[in-house]
Amino acid sequence: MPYKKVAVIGFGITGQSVIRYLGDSTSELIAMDTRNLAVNARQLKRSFPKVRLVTGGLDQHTLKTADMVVVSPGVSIHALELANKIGPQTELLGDIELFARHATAPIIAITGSNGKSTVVTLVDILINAGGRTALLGGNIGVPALDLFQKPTPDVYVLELSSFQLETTDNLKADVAVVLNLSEDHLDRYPSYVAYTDAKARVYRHARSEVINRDEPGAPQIPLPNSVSFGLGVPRNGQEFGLIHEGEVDWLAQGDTKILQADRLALKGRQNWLNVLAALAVVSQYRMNITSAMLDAICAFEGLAHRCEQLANKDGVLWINDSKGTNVGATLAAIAGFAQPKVLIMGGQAKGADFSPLVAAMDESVREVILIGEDASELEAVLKNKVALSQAQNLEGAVLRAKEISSSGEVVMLSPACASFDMFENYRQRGEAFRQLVNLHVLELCDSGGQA
Ligand code: UMA
Ligand code: ADP
Repeated sequence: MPYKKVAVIGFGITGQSVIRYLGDSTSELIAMDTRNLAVNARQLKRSFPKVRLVTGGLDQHTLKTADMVVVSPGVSIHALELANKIGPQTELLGDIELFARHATAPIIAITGSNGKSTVVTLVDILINAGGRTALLGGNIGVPALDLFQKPTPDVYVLELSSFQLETTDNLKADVAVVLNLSEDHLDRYPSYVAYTDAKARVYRHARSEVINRDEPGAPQIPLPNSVSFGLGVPRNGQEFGLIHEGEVDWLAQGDTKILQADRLALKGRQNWLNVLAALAVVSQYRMNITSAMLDAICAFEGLAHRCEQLANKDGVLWINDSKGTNVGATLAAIAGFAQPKVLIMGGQAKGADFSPLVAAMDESVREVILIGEDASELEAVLKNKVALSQAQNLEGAVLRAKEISSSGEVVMLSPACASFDMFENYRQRGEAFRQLVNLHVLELCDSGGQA
């Protein structure tokens, strides 16, 4: 810094954060959007009157002559062939690269296919309860560069997507984690390997790393300074895992028992894994785990729409896992509950391979109720493996689940699909489910709006 000419591609929250950050130190800022999103453009014009806007395409001359082109995560460099379009002196990068270059506090960087938002939140809770300051941002919804508007914390905790890591070269994470890997975003990557390679970039230049030892295929760059987490018994002090003692499961490091699993308000065994990952991260960040930190983590009930308990009525647990938008997340949600289950699944398939779900259709799954645009794709895979039924919509699915479930069972919405066929996003789908459960299960007269 300062820069003469910078182009920002994408008018979303990332693009706006880049403009806010570079605005004062850059002579000429040009924002481009290959789509015609009038709302975003109007908002940008109002907030940043000096920025030149290009909509509906890219300005080739600007790409050739800019010092720097900052690309939003939703924009694919490959699809737009940006490397061929920029000038020889032009840098092509993303917001996390800019953040990494200018951050003056250590960075904890967490990626993975599922569980990222939960784990970054757990890490944030642990660090703040332990008396240090953490600021949370990235893919969770707060653009990283906006964190620079607040006083510098002791540590930044970033949730990073594969999209963000693709355009990041110089992140020297104090602690780096790939939580797990399963198929996602294959509409953006030429292969699964290309997707996992993007995730693995988080480990490059890291001071220390945390590894999921239950996923031996997960990428890792062996560092002397690494610890692992998993649901098995820890074999040494570098391993976080579970110790079973009688009827009790303990979260442990080596043979040191840290916390009784049933103290956690979080539901599901996948969340035990998430807590173990968070404890491993904090230990790599060189914090001793205190009872205040453990109390804080036990009180955390989880983020909405991630195996969130909506009701416990007549012995039936109603679980909202609307964020289960891919097969890996739904598999974890199914495995997370030992009780007999009625599942509500379906939506938009995103070209996913549903066959891994077959192995999860054991005797604990009583019935799968299918909804949504790609219900037939799920039906084709699950037919003869489990009892199936179809519902016209989410309300029909809730009524069917109520009819067939009985005490000691779990009813779970974990669609393994995107929501865009029936809802604006997974949040709206989860809220609709909540309202339907309020109405039909808890029989609250005012269910809080339209389901
Ligand atoms: N755009 C183009 N051309 C394209 C694609 C998009 O011009 O080819 C424009 C759109 O018209 C729009 C803008 O880019 O104006 C949107 O940019 P964006 O898609 O990068 O979205 P942001 O609003 O900047 O939000 C991004 C992340 N979005 C994506 O990765 C798709 C947010 O993650 C993230 O919270 C935010 O930055 C802050 O870091 C969302 C997400 O869905 C939640 N992430 C994926 C996931 O979790 O699975 C990876
Ligand atoms: P992300 O930010 O990676 O999307 P979230 O914490 O928002 O992760 O959870 C997304 C989905 O993944 C939810 O359906 C949740 O139940 C599921 N999930 C949570 N933790 C794990 C895990 N450790 N492994 C697999 N799936 C998980």
